[in-house]
Amino acid sequence: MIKQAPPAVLAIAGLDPSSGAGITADLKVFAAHGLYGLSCPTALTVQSTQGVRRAAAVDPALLGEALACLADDIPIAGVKVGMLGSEAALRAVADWLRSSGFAGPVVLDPVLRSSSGHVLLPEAALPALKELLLPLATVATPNLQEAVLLAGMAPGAPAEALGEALLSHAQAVVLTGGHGDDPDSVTDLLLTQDTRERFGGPRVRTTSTHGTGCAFSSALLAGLVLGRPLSEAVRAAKLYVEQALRAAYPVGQGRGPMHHLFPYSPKDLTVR
Ligand code: PXL
Repeated sequence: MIKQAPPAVLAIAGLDPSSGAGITADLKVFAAHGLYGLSCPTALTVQSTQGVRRAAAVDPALLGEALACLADDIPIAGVKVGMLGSEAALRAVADWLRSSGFAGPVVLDPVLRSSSGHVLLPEAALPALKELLLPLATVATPNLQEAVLLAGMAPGAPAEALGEALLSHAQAVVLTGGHGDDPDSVTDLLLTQDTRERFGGPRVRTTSTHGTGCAFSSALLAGLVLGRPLSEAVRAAKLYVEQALRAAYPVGQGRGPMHHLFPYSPKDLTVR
């Protein structure tokens, strides 16, 4: 019997060996949404739940070849771009998206620093990120700090102003509010060329917050690939992150991962 295959979605991002963030976490998010996950690493990191120690970029030519090789073989329904690590990797990804004429949804999480403060994309690459990659994204998902750096505005600038500045380069922007200062709630702001919409939700009290941005952007891509309109996909991705944070169990001694695969539990597996 030939089985119906789920759509295949691709994460282009860094590798976090602790699987809280990065491509291995993205694959879990895709699986949680019933999608087949593909992954091309842009960089390897040395990190644990206690923070990032070092990152090394993957050869950009290798990255370009990996993307072309995969796309030759498997129809790709959507792409999530996370940590790029270097301007050369950024250019390889932009070149592939442009030259392949990729027409599906592209969610760009413009990862600049880890929560522990490690630089994951040098500031010198910001102009290329803005000019080459933002215009290729269906939606970009910066947090407040990333939006400040991308928009070149002062820290503390209002979310609307930051989002509007980025709309000159991107089709749509979700400003994620996880780094905001309200202790009880998290508000994300979706801006498209003609709409503004706020999504409020409770702040889940947990230390298992490593990789929330990665998971949100992958869940957003999953929603778009599953046919949800952008606004509904944002709402669903926010709910997914909230539920995965509530379901988190302890891993490591630092900021642990959320439970990306919370929809599945071992009791659902048949052991023969
Ligand atoms: O959460 C940002 C991020 C993204 N991608 C990778 C990371 C991190 C943070 O540590 O390691 C690979």
